[in-house]
Amino acid sequence: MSKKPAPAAESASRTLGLPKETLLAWYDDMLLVRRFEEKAAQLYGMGRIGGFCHLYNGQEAISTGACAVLTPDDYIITAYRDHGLAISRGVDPKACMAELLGKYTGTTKGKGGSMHFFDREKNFLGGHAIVGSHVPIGAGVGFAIKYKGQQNVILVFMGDGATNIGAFFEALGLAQLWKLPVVFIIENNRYSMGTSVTRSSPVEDLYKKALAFDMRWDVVDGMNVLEVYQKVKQAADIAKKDYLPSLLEIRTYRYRGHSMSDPIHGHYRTKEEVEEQKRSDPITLFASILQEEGLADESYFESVEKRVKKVVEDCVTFADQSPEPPLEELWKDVYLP
Ligand SMILES: Cc1ncc(C[n+]2csc(CCOP(=O)(O)OP(=O)(O)O)c2C)c(N)n1
Ligand SMILES: [Mg+2]
Repeated sequence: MSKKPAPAAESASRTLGLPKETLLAWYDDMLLVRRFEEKAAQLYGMGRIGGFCHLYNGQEAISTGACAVLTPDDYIITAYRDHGLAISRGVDPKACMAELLGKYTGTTKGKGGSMHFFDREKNFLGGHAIVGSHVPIGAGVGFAIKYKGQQNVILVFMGDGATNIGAFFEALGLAQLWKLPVVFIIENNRYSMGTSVTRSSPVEDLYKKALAFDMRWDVVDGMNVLEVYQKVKQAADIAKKDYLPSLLEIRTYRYRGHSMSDPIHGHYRTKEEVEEQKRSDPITLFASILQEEGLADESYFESVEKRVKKVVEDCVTFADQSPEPPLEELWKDVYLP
């Protein structure tokens, strides 16, 4: 009969044996993403952010848990809901805020806006507005990694809606055929704009789309940062060691409307559904784990709150004080037909 582990061992396995500093840094990161997005919502409401703006509230455990797996030489690519992933990847939040406000110090010199964050130094390859368009680009980066014989991985993030796009299937097929070091990550927040998964995909369990390609897959609780980390790490390790792709369906929920231009509930979901989902909030859940494990207490959480508030305020000050792109930049860095 197996012996029950000692409480200390139970605690260590619950938090994956990770050091306290690492876990607390994750909490900081999740809170920063949340507060950054709340500020973005406020600035958008004041008319200070132009164009589209898709917020990440509710999905923070994914950006924090997945980015924690990566080394600086690994890569990330995503769609337009990119603020959280950029911040968790270590892109300067000041540059992110400046980009939102259209300033020259922004991640794409104030010319890309919310949907087009990019940071070459951090191997953060965007920010792509056309649904599904970046999925084959991600597979191509996987090809390059393998071609050069590097032991790296690219995480290719996409929404549930993107898994209905032809390019998604082509990318998965080639990645499996050529055994590329790619982790395809579906952030299944249950809706593409106002269309639920049940209305857009004949297969509700989106991980099943890997089966057609005989690809490794997994399902992940996107509200639990520890599970996200663990399962993305397994997939990334396999990608790096064996040059094999995986498809992860991470189940999550978005609290805000699809973008800032549509309402939180709309006609496609009820207020009650949103409130119900908020009861499994990823930040609250992680805080309670930290507390139960004796790693943090109320005063710690209050101090993080203050620190993060200051970081976000500093981002806005930086963006406010930054210049707009000069006129001669208008035609630079853009593809002209
Ligand atoms: C090819 C293409 N078709 C339609 C659109 C309009 N559009 C923008 S976002 C979106 C929904 C995508 O939903 P999902 O992939 O689930 O991502 P989420 O917004 O939930 O993060 C659509 C249809 C687009 N940008 N590109
Ligand atoms: Mg979606």
